[in-house]
Amino acid sequence: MRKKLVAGNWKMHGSLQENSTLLNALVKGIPELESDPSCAVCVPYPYLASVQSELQNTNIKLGAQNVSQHEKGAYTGEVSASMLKDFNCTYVIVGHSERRMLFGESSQVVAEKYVAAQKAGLVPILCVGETLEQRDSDVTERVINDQLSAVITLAGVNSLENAIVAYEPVWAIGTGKTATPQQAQEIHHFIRQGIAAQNEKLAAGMTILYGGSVKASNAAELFAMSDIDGGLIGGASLIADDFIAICKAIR
Ligand code: G2H
Repeated sequence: MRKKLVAGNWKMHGSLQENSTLLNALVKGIPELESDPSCAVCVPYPYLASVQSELQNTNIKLGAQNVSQHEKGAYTGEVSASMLKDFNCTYVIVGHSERRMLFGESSQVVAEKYVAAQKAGLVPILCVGETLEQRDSDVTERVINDQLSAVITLAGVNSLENAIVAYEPVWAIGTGKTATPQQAQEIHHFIRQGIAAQNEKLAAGMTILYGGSVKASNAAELFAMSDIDGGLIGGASLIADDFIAICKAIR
C-alpha cells in the first residue's frame, strides 16, 4: 500500500490571526482522519512556531516551503534544514516551480536542497513539472526526466524512498486550469515507470502527488487515478472547508 498525502502549500499567505482561524477549523474538521492518509500544511517560516504549537496532538503534520542547501554558516536570510527540524517539521517542499522560475533555482540547487533536507531527517516534497511552452513543444517527459535526474545523480535513486515527488504542471498552477485526471495520470505513470527502470520495488511504493489548481470539486477524480497518491494544494488549502473536503477525498 502506498502512503497517501494531502499537503497544503500556503505560499506567502496568512497572518497570525488568519492562520489561527484556519487551523482551528482544520483541527475540528479533520480529527477523525487517521495519520495515514496524512494531511500536512507547509507554512511560511515565521509561522512555524505558532503552527507547530496549534497542531500539537493533532494528526496534521507540519512542513516548510523552502530550505537552504547549506548546513550552516554565513548565508544571510537563509534557513537550514536542522532549523526546520527544530520546529518538528516533517516535510519541506523543494523545487517548486515558483522557486525555480522566480528565484532562479536550478535543478542542481534543488537537488542540493533535497539532500540537505534528507540529511536532517526531513522528507523533501520534490516538485517537477513542465511549462505550457514545453508541453506544446512535446518535451514534457524530457523536462521531467532532467529534473528527476539531477536529484538521482546527486542522491541516488534509493533516496526517493524517503521523499515524495509532486508533479505540478506549471500551466496549471494558480491558473484555475487543472490537468485532466488522464493528463495527470499519464505523467505520474511516466514518472513511476522511469523510477521502476532503476528500482522496481521502490517505484511501486513511491508517493507521487499532483499539484495545480486542485479544488474540492476535482480532487476525488484526480485521486481516483491509479498513480496519483494525493495532492499538493495551493489556493484551496487556505479555505478550511475546501481543504477538509480535499483531505477527505484521498481516503
Ligand atoms: C501549485 C499548487 C500548490 P495551486 O503551486 O503547490 O498551487 O493549487 O494554487 O495551483
